[in-house]
Amino acid sequence: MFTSVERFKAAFLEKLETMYGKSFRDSTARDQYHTLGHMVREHISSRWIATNEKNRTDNNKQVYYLSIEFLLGRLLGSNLLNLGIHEVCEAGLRDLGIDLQDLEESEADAGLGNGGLGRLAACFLDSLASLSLPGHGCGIRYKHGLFDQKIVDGYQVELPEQWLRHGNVWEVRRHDQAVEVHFWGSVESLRSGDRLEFRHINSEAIMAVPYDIPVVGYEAVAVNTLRLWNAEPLPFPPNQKNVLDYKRETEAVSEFLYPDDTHDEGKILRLKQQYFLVSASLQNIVKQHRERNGSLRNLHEKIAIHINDTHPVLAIPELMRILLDEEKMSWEDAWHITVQTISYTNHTTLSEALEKWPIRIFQPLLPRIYMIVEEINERFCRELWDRYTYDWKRIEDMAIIAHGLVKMAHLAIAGSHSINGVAHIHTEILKQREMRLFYEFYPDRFNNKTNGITHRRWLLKSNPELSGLIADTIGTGWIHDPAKLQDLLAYKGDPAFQERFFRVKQFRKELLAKRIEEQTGIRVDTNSIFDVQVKRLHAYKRQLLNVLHIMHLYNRLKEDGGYTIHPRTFIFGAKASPGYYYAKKIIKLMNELAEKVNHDPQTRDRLKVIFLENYRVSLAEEIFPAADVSEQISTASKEASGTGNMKFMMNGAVTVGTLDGANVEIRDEAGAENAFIFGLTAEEVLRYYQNGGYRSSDYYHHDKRIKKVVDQLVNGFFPNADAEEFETIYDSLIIQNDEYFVLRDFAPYVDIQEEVGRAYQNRQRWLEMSIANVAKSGYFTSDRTIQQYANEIWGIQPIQLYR
Ligand code: 26V
Repeated sequence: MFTSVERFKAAFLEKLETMYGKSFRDSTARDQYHTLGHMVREHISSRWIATNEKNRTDNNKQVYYLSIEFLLGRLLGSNLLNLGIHEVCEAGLRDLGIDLQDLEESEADAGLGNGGLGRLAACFLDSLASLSLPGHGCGIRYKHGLFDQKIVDGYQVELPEQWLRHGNVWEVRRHDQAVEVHFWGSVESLRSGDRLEFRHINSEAIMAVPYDIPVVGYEAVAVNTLRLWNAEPLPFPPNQKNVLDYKRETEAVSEFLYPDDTHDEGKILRLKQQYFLVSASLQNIVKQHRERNGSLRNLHEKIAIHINDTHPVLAIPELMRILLDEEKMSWEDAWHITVQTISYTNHTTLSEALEKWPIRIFQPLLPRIYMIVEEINERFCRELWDRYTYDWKRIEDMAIIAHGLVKMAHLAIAGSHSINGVAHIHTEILKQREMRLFYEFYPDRFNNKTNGITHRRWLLKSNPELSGLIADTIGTGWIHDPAKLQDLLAYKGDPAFQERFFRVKQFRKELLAKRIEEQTGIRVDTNSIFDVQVKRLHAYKRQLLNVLHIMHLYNRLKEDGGYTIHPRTFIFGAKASPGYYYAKKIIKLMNELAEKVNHDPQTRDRLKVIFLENYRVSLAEEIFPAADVSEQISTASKEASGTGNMKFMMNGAVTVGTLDGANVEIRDEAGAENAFIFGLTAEEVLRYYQNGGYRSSDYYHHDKRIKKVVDQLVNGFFPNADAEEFETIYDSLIIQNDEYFVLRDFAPYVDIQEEVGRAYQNRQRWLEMSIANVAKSGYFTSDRTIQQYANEIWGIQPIQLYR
């Protein structure tokens, strides 16, 4: 049906009529989107079946990527691209008077994640499939993804997201593969010969029903699976349970991504979600393995289970439970198989983000799992004792259970054969600091896997103009092997190429300018520098440093009539976690600054501030191609990797950044002359934390520029904000001694930004920098990352499947 434009048109019209019982004339864009979506899914299905069949018969090793987040964004466009049917659909629809892009835009983003960690999982699925590697995702089918953000009076307002409202064409419900997940109750022990056996009794069971989404690789024959679990009540509620309560409590498990966990009730729900994901996935994986192999003795030879951060770490005790209680294995055998099967990625060193569960919550909810964790802890501590006898402090610091808490990262390390960080510097910090004791104990388990992004979505699909230019210049080899983007280096000084490259960027800036005007009513100058910071809002990412710098620029323009700068448009996009008060204040500050700066006749030609609401994957795809400057200004040592930094680079934006996370490798790849690096290094920051010696008030008192902008937070400078509005921010900088070194890095940041402005005015030099960034971005493809995971951690091979 996709073999020619004519065949496509006929099939499309017929499908639309049979699906909706109406004629093409009466159909809406949404009807048309669903029609095309169904056609594509049908097209995929034979390969999907063939892949599953082949996996079954070959019985090769498979990897399962367990993640509480998958930030897929929209799927139509990338599926069309990966299947190689984009052109035929576009042409056929054009004949029918339909713009394919409009249909693509009627698809809701699958926003089942907060940020980098979830998007990384989505990029990894794309790479696994594109490399024909047998790897599948396991997640939760949240009814509501990350909230929709509206800005009202400058404040963030959160609305429940509704991606499933109009159905989801990509998913297939597989009721036949539903499993039960058990909570609460108690554990009964029975003697059986010389073996003590355990039974989880009086539990409350709910049903996990899988919804499968096909994952299509680029020009690949194989189709992998993303399995999302939906929580549903069993037909008969457990004993004595009110039917309606039971239904409500059950459905809550897959209702929201990250429910508010500031209270115990939210905490319980969160832990329930984690066990729900893990238990359903493992039961399913184990069942399939049994069918193929008859026993679980060789599980670790056929299955790799990867846990994305600690959220799915209960996979370790859950697998132990299955091997001990169901398979009746000895502890030693079960433990060996478990450790050899599981691997773990750490995504943050921030202590407030490392999960620790109070026993009082954990034990009653998951009594058998808790028992197993206790036993793991006891045996682990005994091993520590053998090695570090009488070193009580060390053992206490490394224990899995201590002070009434279960430390999930410690469990992950003890129960995995591989532990990796996500950028070189992050892995070093884990080894030398945060996880030093564990690294000393298990030196061979630790390794680095620098993150990557799928160049198919983030260049080929989202920036067809640049992709086209690259293909015209060096051919299309880079699509399969992005390292070949390097061939562009030969053209970086070529004026004709530079000119075309410049025009592509201008074109994308104009598109973004249109979107900005639509959303904010503000017209921006596309000859200005598009200076962009888009990412979750967090103090360590230092959106505040960017804001203070803009305030400073504004002050200078006001004070000094002779001060000239290249016009700049500062663009922000960020969601603040609903309970994160400080982050929400920063959003208000950004919006007040925009209000102030954009309307001042003295500055508005040279300075614009734009806050784009509801930052999400589909909006990101419009932003990266239009950026000139990429803001990666986290306090050094805090950003594990960053992946937005890579998306900017691949689209030719030049990085202004600290030596943090993957910025370090971006600078190494692009060359120091093609990035603007400033500020404290990670070592300096960590030394300050260790030895003290930083006084933010010194910077406040000794730098007039700093004093001025900090005072402006509280002195009525913002006409629409009360005097107290930004007090918290002021206090964080002055009273609480500026934990993230904003004031310390202010002057170096101002200096480097001045350099950026000057550099931009030398168009040729700027284009060379920009082109060099694209040319050296190939390293950051997630294909490279996934190949490393496949070779060095999972031990999986491509599927041999032919058309
Ligand atoms: C989450 C939270 C939740 C609210 C309280 C503070 C806080 C701090 C950090 C986090 C991050 C959790 C893990 C995470 O998303 N890490 C991100 O993973 C990306 C993919 O590896 C990586 O590029 C980012 O640098 C890292 O922040």
